[in-house]
Amino acid sequence: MFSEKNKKIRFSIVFFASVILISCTQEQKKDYNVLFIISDDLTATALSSYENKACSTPNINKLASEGVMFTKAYCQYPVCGPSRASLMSGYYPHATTTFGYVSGRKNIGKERKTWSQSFKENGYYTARVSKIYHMGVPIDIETGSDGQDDPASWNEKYNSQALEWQTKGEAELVQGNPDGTIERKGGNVMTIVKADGDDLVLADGITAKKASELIRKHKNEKFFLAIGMVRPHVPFVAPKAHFAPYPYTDIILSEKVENDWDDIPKRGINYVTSVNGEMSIEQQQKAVAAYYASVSFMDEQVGKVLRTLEKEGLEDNTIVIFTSDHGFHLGEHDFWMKVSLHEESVRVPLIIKVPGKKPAVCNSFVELIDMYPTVTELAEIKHPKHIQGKSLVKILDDPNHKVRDMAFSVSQGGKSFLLRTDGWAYIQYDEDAKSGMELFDMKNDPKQYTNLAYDPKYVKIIDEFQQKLQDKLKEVRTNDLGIDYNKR
Ligand SMILES: [Ca+2]
Repeated sequence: MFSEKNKKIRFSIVFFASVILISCTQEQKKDYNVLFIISDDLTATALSSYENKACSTPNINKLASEGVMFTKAYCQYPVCGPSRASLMSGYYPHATTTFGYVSGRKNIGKERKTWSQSFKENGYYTARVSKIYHMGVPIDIETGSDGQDDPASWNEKYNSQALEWQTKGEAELVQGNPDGTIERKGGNVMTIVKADGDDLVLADGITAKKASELIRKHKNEKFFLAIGMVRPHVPFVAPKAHFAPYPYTDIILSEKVENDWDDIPKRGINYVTSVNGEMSIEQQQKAVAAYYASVSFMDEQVGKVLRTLEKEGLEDNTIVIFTSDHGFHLGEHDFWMKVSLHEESVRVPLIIKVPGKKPAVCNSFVELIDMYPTVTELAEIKHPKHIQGKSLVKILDDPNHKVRDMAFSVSQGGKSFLLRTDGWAYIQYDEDAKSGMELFDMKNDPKQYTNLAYDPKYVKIIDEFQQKLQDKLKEVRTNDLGIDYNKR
């Protein structure tokens, strides 16, 4: 029999053990904030934390050195609208047939919760600053419009209105301007502006200021802040000082291979090229230099936001994500801009920094739709079970872990497809491949100069990819709302 004293001791031990257990369990519930920063049209090839040593991006590099940097992250559609609808909803474009310049809510439906909406409905303050869903750049920035926003995603939203291509300063149009007589032009063209004035005359400067204000204002509550930088999307506008480190005469253009286009199907020739843009070599160099200046300016604005987070003591409980909606061609194959399913246009930078997790470089395939289930899992928030992204939480603990053996992206209204595996990039135009195919050996030909799709040696590989594509399409079209897109 235990004495009364022993009983008391035993009771005390059990009591204190329970208190410790309960407080540990409480500690395990993660009240993370989320700071999601998305750049517009930023190719991984322009960042010095990735493979570019010419363009200086110290703030993004610092974040990359503190978080997990993904070297094989791919967007689901290399155009703003559908890419953003896909990443915010967690569905592939074919699951909701969202291929255009829409927020996606029209197709996504009210029943599905977007990424930020899941946080909002779990007691988080959610806000966006500038472009998260589709906004026409520059027009929606010029007018200060919401673009194709999704109001259900936010408690509050802020637009960053700026003059864009009409910003005061020295300007030059380097596309469709062979004789150089046009100084500047609006719309989706490569106008360069070496801007006069400070950062606040430009959209991303305004965005960084507002983002910092919101961090300070909401630091005592759980927040999900989505910050949209619009650079380096055209027009290439940045303060004059950002151009100084990149004299255009120093720019080494991507190698020009003779007859490069001969083995590319017509549909694979991008919509903007040095040829249809009538760009001289000098104009091409100027475009790359101005892109770097825009990236460097955007990087500096990202730095301002990250420093505010640090200053406010929120680094230890805030998940930071940095990415882009898709990549950008900087003259590879004489292609410019996006839409193309070639590597530079589809691959994106992606950095995820989670407090307490070790920095790492991860070479596994990941997709932008994976952010939604990853971040909700980290914050212990339920996400809808049908979303098509995969959680990367295991990868964040073990960068050698794999959740995907390939990346899948589509373009041209969902009628062209990319399957990107470790060894290969397979591109197919139309579901029956009638408009052509491209197959690149990514180990030996990473710049995609030699299309092997019609070489008899690779028939078996093509067959395998075509089967994989059919399987993948069937999988992603399976719609949880009872609409069978496979039958349309
Ligand atoms: Ca974009």
